Amino acid sequence: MLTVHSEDHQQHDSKYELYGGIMVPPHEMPRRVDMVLNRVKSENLGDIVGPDDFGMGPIERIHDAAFLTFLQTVWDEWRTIEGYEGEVIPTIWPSRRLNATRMPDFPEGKAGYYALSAETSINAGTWKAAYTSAQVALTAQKAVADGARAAFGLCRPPGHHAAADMYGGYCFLNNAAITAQAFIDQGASKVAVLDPDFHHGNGTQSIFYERGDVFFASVHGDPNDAFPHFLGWADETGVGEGAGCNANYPLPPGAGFEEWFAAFEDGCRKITEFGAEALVVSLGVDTYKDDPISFFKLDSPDYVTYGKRIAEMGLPTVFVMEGGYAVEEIGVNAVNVLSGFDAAAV
Ligand code: Q9C
Ligand code: ZN
Repeated sequence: MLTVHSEDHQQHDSKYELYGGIMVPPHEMPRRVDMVLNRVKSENLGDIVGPDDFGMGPIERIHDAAFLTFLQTVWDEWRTIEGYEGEVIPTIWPSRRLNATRMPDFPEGKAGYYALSAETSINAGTWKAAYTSAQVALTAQKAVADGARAAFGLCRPPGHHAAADMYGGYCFLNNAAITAQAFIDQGASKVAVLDPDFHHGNGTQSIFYERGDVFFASVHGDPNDAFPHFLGWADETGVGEGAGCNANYPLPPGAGFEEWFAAFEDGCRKITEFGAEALVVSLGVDTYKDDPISFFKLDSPDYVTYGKRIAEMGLPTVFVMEGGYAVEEIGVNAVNVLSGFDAAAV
């Protein structure tokens, strides 16, 4: 399988994440990609290429124009404020009983307006890294659109928590949604996004929730117990033209592979019934038993098993990297999915 990769991800290298009431080094760190890339090489997964540049067009198909301007400008505005010495981290949001319809002028107000959570710091290189991450995904999409059975976009930063006009959960641009939309814009009438990342893909769900052309299926930690807490319930099945095109499988703390795979299997079956012509996989491996911020119990061989199941759907498939914070094992687990896929793909 082809891998698309760029070193630009290293430009998003925040110092801090607000976690458990203190500032810690971010779980979402550059070394994650180094570990996956090393494993792609040592397993001879296939060729590795750099991204093409498709420009802003495909990104603007998914994201709000003012939100994109915000991502490109907020760092320069923030750093000129007297007393604001650190990274962009909001401390107020337009939550219930405030007016969520107006974006204020002050950079911290803008950040609160667009952020869904407070752990995700923005600094000097964040936009460049996020932009390139989307281009990595689009390059993988192009390879598949041109006839490859599958391709792997080694995206960083990840994307599935980013909505049309929200960032957070370590995500800025929704690489999976941008990829799915590219298939639609090139003529596909039905596309599916399958999201096995430990966390619910709230951004992807919200982007496609009222659409009948993109099916979204996600297996994740129950919102009662897991980030993002405010979306991902089983009764969210889509509205309007999107009715029936959203499938959530929230699972409890401690869920192991058997329980996880039964939910995953149901999601795969629904995607096949839907009649998708192409598949985008939000490949997070934070379902691993030793992941420091998650609570499922998958072991490394399980990733091979579910990679094979993805191949059995028989669809042109783009994998985009999402989460996974057990950094020592992230390469083994991610590449296990891809080589399981390759072993079963026809
Ligand atoms: N106590 C992705 O995997 N913080 N994002 C969780 C847990 C945010 C994860 C706090 C986790 C975001 C792409
Ligand atoms: Zn995750």
